[in-house]
Amino acid sequence: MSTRIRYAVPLVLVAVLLLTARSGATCRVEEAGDVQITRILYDGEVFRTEADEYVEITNTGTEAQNLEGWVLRDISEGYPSFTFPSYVLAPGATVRVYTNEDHPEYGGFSFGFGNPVWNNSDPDTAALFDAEGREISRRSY
Ligand SMILES: [Ca+2]
Ligand SMILES: [Ca+2]
Repeated sequence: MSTRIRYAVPLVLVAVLLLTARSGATCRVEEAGDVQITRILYDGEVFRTEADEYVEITNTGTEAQNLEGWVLRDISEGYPSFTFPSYVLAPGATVRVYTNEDHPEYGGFSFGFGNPVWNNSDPDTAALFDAEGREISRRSY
């Protein structure tokens, strides 16, 4: 075996491994998309129930994302959870999940929860999971 061939074989292997790793990473990014929790309005103005609290979710990417089966949850207490119906979030678009109000202009989503969800004095953490249960975004305040 000449010296040139002896070095060429491992180099080709390394190149193949790098390409494989790279395409795998790209797939994961595409699946996860660029949907993020962009705001938590935790201090609602509605007396006692704070029904007007909301979590804002934005598609910061360039691809539309269907949110069907995705789950938003207060992971500090473990509840409540909201599971999205089929809803296509366009690039740049935003939806809100209210504590207990219906705002069709922001998607019309609500936990339907009769008490405040987002603690005013001891910050909670919200997390968004895709339909397979993978965590997509997490945010506190
Ligand atoms: Ca609150
Ligand atoms: Ca809470």
